[in-house]
Amino acid sequence: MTETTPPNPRHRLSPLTCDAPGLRQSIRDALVRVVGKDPDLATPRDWLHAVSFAIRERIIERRVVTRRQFADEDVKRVYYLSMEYLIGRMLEANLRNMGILEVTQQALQDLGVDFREIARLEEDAALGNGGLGRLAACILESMATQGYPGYGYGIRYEYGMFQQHIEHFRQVEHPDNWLRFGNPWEFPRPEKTFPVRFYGYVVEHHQPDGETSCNWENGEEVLAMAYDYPTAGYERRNVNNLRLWAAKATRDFDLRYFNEGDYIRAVADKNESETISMVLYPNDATAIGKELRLKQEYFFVSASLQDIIDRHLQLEYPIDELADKAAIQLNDTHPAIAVAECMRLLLDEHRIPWDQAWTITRNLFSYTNHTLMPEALETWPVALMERVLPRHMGIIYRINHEFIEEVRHRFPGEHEFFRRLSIIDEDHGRRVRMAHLAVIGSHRVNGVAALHTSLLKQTLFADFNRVWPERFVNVTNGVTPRLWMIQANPGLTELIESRISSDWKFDLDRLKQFEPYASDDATREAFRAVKRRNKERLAALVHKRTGITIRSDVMYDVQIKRIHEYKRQLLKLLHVIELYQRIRDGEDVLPRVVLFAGKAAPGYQRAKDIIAVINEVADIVNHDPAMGDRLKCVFFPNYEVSSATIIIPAADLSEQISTAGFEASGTGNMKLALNGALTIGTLDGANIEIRDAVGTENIFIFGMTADEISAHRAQGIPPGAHLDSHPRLRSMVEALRDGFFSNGGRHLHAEIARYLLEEDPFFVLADYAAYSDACAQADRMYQDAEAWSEAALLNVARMSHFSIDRTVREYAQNIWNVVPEPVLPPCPEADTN
Ligand code: 9GP
Repeated sequence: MTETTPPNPRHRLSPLTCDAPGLRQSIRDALVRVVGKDPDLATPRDWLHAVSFAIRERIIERRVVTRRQFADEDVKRVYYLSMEYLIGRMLEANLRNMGILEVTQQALQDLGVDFREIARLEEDAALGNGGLGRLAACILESMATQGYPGYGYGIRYEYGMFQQHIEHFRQVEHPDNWLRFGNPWEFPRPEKTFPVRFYGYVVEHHQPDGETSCNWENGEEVLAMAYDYPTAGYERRNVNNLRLWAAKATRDFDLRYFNEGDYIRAVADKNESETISMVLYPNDATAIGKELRLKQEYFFVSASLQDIIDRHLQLEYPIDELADKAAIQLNDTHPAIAVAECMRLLLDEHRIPWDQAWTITRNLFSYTNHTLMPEALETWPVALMERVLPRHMGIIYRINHEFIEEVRHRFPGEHEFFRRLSIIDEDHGRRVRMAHLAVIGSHRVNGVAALHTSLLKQTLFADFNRVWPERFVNVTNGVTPRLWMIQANPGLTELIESRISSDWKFDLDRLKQFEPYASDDATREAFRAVKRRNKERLAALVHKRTGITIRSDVMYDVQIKRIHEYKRQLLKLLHVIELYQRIRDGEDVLPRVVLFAGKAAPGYQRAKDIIAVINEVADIVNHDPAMGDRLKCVFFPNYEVSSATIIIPAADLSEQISTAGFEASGTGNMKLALNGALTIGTLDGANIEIRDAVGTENIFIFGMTADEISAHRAQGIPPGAHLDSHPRLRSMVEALRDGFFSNGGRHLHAEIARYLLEEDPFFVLADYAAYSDACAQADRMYQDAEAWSEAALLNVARMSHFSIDRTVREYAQNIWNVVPEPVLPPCPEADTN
């Protein structure tokens, strides 16, 4: 059935039952009929697959209902284009959102299967690097929960984010072959394929009316094949769709070679075509600049746009109403080529005149920027673009020409201004600035936290802000409370539920009702008990993964995020060294566990060195009897969504210590505060809004502001000068330099010390004294358990602003102009008949 077909009464669905006997039957049936196993011989993984197949039947049922309703209601749809989706495990999230977690656990128990044991076997779907990919997953879940007609589009990478192993203290990358056991959650759609062309040349035809039409010919074609992942909204509401594209060769064999007996050569081209969707680039906040990356971007963008236009036409809407019926969000600069591709499809395939096509395109697109770091903003050499996407290069030239003409008219004579605005950078060997294409081709551009948006307007896009100030808006990020509270922290969820009504799960604003309980002794005590259990759960996992034993009655101080100089893991590491030295000097220090987790891009040597140094320092600290269990330092390997759900609920102190002006928003900061960790952080990204929400007395803010950082940079003070006023800091850096903590990596430690003293562009030493003071302040508060619990509970109760549901509503109202179309939850009788 296609998207347009009106529901036929003969095709009415009879909903599958969701009670324990019905589920038991479905699971057993799936085990035998789909997995193909005798229950007597089934392994835990067989059961995992069986239960997943049984649940997916129920999800797809809701998807059909949702799709039919959207078709009936003539809705405007939102399309979210993202190179990354960091989804994590799907079984538990799907069960919870379908409202059948407990009953399924019961059904499994009746079958003699332990839910927890099998759930642990599921691979994380790690099709993303970090915050940006996780945000995309949260947005999809929220669109489904709130009933927005939202569709995600991305790439079905055969290999996701690499698996991080720590060997001899160092990060070693292993491939993430996440599909090797098959994936019950996906629906392959071999009938949904679109051709995507690369290379070739453009043939111009001069029409009698004076217009020129273009044909892009020859080159190579690859097929994009759809795989659908239904995304369930909370409490069995809407089920939306995430469509991921896999590359398939247009033909399996090159018969020329096959007939000559060269079998291997005959399939070589096939393999090459299919490498496009083979692997996720593991880079976070840096552009890669590889031809394959450009091909990946164009591949998924082209397939998605063809699909979007196809759906629009099948619904029998006129093509010129595309922007009335659809909104497309570009998640960061990666899919920016969509602007040129949309123009190509409208001009060449649908024969729409340029001006009209351009109006449609601009009204259709909006663009989220996620970073100010120049190295993350993609620019492609013109020569490469001309070779790989010759038609698009022509379109980009014309977009640029018309844009520059427009500004020339408005700002006559400002030649330098035009050069800066141009899509083509003439100064660095002629490159296409993709962020400029995205801004020019969108009706709205947003940053992801108030500070970030304001810096975007003042720095990166200052010139564009002068041209179109109304185009720039802020939408502060958020996180889904369904995963990051209800699933991750059942203890705290239960505690909240015992105090206030449960509607906060849909409307986090209601969590404010929990605020008075922050001063209630019994609630504080219950909160401490929950934290303690969460710490025990984490301690068990730490032991399993690293062999390190940690106490569960001490402060858990965590820095969990990608490893990057600007995020300043070295600042935290220096604090570990300070504590170590103080304990050795006989001082009384608050006992704590410091936990780091995060991956380094495989080609980012400094980040990898930082991991090695953390591990070596940790090794000395953890084996020094003088520490007497007062300080443990853990590097938790292979940080991913599923481990985040165990670490975050156990944390007391959340390290958000990036150099001010560099972290666009952060979302880990939100997850941790929502789980009752107090933030120690700079005035960077969303930390500022978190401070405003939780109150300055419930957060530890330190360090230079973004403006002070700029001023400090301008002064050019050598980093090492900050040791002069801080003898302790001097002895810490010298210990590092002299290899006190090294275990075979002496020269590495010396190099890190040299970097801190001479080079560090992120001001670790300049901010250290303020940071150390803020840590001491946190320690003092922690010693007063009542004061700490009160502050932690106030953090929880005041995090409503950071719900992803609020974020999505702001996009819907201020950018997409779409309204929710909630599908009602099925009536309870449907479960029993
Ligand atoms: O670095 C930002 C991070 O601060 C933000 O929270 C996240 C989601 O908006 O996006 C990250 N940006 C990137 O990963 C690359 O642009």
